[in-house]
Amino acid sequence: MYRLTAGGNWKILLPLSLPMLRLLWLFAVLDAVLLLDTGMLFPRESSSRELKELSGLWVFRADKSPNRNQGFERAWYKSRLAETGPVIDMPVPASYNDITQDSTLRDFIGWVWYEREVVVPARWITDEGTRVVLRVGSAHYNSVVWVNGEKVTEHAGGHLPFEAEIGSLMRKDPTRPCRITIAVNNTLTLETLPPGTIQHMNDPIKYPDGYFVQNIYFDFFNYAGIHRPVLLYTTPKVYVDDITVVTDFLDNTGFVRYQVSVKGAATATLKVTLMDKDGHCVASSNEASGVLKVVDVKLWWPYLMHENPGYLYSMEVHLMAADERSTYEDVYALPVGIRTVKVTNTQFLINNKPFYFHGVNKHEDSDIRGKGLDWPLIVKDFNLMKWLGANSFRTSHYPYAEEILQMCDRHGIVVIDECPGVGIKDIRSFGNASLAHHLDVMDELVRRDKNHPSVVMWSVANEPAAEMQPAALYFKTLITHTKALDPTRPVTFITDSNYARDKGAPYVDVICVNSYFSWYHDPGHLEVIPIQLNAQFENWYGKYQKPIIQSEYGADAVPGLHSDPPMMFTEEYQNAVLRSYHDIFDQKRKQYVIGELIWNFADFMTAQGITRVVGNKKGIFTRQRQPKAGAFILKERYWRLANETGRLPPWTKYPCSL
Ligand code: GCB
Repeated sequence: MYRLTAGGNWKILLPLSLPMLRLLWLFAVLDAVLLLDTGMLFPRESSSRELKELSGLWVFRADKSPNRNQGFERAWYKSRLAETGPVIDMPVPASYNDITQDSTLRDFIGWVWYEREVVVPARWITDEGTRVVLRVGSAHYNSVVWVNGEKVTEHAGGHLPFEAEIGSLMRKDPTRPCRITIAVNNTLTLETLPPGTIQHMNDPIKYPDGYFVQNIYFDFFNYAGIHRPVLLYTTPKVYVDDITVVTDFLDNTGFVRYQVSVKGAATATLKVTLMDKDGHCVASSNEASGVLKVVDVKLWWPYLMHENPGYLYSMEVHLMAADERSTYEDVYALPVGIRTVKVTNTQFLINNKPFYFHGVNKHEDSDIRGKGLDWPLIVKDFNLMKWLGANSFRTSHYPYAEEILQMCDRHGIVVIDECPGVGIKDIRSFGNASLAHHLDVMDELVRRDKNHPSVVMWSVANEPAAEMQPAALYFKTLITHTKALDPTRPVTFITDSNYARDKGAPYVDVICVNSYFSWYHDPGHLEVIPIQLNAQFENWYGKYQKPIIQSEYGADAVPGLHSDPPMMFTEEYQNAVLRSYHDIFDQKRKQYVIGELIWNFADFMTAQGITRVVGNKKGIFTRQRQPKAGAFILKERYWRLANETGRLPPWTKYPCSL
């Protein structure tokens, strides 16, 4: 047996029982987690925390000066933006690209400036024991933030949140409103994620003076702006900075290993309480780290695998501290799903039961708002996924809003969480600076998403040019680092079917392969799919003996375009591709194929080009979320798969519930 010593270390006293081994594993795993200096807890209201959403209209100005640098040269942050030149209204959150009729703004490259004045409750200012934090959910890509003309933070990269404490600055002049200025630059270079290059066109016969373009190597529109909510929130001066949970179970007992990190004081008293959905306390502790034991545990199950999917407990952390001036009390409630994830060489196990991914790849993309967070769209997409019988999606090709992951937690939709490592095609993007940034982004991603039960796997990149010589070391470092950050989740990297690009494969837990047989290869030749797809699976499995997910497959279909026999770009051709792939999936899922994710859930915007007719049309839904014929094929299949592989109670079985 083991017993816990005061310092949280385990000492061997007697031979181990199975539950104790489980606990030991939990401790080892959480101790191995590489925690970052500061947490990035989702801002939630509580009895000690207030929120002020800054969504709505901001003042906006694009810096159209030739070097895009006038805003910095003339210090636009020092005064009201309207005093620097012409400004327009801009909604936040939203991409700015499709908001006006101005094509130069749609295709703009460089710095744009946002500004908003805020009045906050007086007690936020007068009470020096209150921290006021400014949080940006995400902005594309590089951002600099000022408050009342003073720089408070900067952040490299989109898709992930960043924060700055601004209370002391606001207190400098409590009488005036607080002016928040955010400059955002969407320029992509060889060292950003995703990478890109700026090309200056110097031929005066062909191009105007100073002409340049942004080259990108990925297939979605390079939307930019402030994409997720900006808000102010408060905490006491002594506060819960981070919480990490790792879960396990044995028979009907659940284990939640947790670690709370406190900032602002050397000592604090903590009370940690785990509540069930009905608000009953099921376990509690007074330690900053430990294991909560849950009797008669209700596990977190994926949608269609259990009659009660997405069960969440709530871990309430109550902090009390004091200094010579005051006492502090902070309360933070974290949703917790108790589940396990394991991978064998032929299976993906959730709660020790085989899980088959029948899901979709998505984009954060829609008309007008571009990549801006939009609740009606989010809820519609979840309704469509559930209608389809999809149990999972991959956040192709970047981290999605945390609000979306919270929906996944609650609805039991399983997530492969991908970082923005897409379009790494140039050998110069495998250098040290690129790798260092990629590692930072993985740190930020894991820090943000580590506690979501819906997130079952990390994806470090999509289709990099991994045949290039430096790729092997690059991906070894990246994948090893990610596993050290979070030893509880498998890691993958998405490859195309070209075996020369398998440099990440030796290090990943699951092989994810994208292929477009009869589309990019042998276009129009549907008859090649069975042989080529079969060979793809046999080769990858033969070489690595790891389970495989078909992480992308599909064909463009312009809605309403028909032809029989099928021709490319018609709905019939998309159907035929899907059916042909499905035949092989049905053979291989009996062996080692553990999932299939259609490319794509919905049509999405791309850069203009000769292969794209106002965007990528591989959606089974249109961009406006109307089904194409392929959606019905997939729906039929996914419900059949759910009935075969899931544990559906009879009343949900397709088609009676639909
Ligand atoms: C891919 C990419 C994805 C593209 C898709 C396509 O392999 O991963 O970003 O959109 O192909 O439709 O070309």
